[in-house]
Amino acid sequence: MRGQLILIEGLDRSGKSTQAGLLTERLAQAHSSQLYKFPDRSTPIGALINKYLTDSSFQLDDHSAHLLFSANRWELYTELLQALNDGKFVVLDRYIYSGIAYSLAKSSLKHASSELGDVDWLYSPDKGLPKPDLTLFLSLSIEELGKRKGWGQERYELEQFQKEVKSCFLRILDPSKDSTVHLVNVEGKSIHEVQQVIWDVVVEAGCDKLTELPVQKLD
Ligand code: NYM
Ligand code: MG
Repeated sequence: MRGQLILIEGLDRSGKSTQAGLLTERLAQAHSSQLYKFPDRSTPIGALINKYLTDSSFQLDDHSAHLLFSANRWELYTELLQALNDGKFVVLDRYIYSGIAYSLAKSSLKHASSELGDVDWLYSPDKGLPKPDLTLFLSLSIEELGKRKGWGQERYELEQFQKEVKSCFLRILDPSKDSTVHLVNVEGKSIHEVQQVIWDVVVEAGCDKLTELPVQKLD
């Protein structure tokens, strides 16, 4: 039996980190659970990513940046897989869909996607990573995001760019094509209300229980 892999995705300041923390605590009431946040800035590649995000004078080609974010996930790959197989529930605060959406929103990387929605180049470095058993995208309006505290301190935290990222997320996260994907509307909801909605989805999907299914890989 193994633990389940649950991913929370969303724009900057959408409440992901708060909700991922609360979900990890809730799961811990019955199981062992662990939270992983991406980018993980504590690793060698994570330190480079942190510099890229916080120092606007530090430039990287957009392709290189994209590959670094994926490499950062591979740095944690063995540990994450081991945790799941040891029966731990793993909650992810961002993962591959952030990787695709933030890159796809850059005009320089539009060529990496076709009009038919093929994001093959952007997706390929993540192939082979564990596939989340459940993905929740926290959705809210750009207007409400702009009002939230701490906005505008890092690279990408610009209203126009976030708007583009949101439409990219909605393009790649389609619940009608993947039943493990759920969109959660958090507009106007309190932290507690959002937590309850998330928990209901987790329970409904059976992701609050250990499973016998082997860990799926992104392919
Ligand atoms: N980000 C995050 C990416 O551009 N690609 C990725 O693969 C991941 C995981 O990093 N603006 C971006 C999104 C965020 C930024 O993340 C920092 P956070 O969750 O704000 O620390
Ligand atoms: Mg952020």
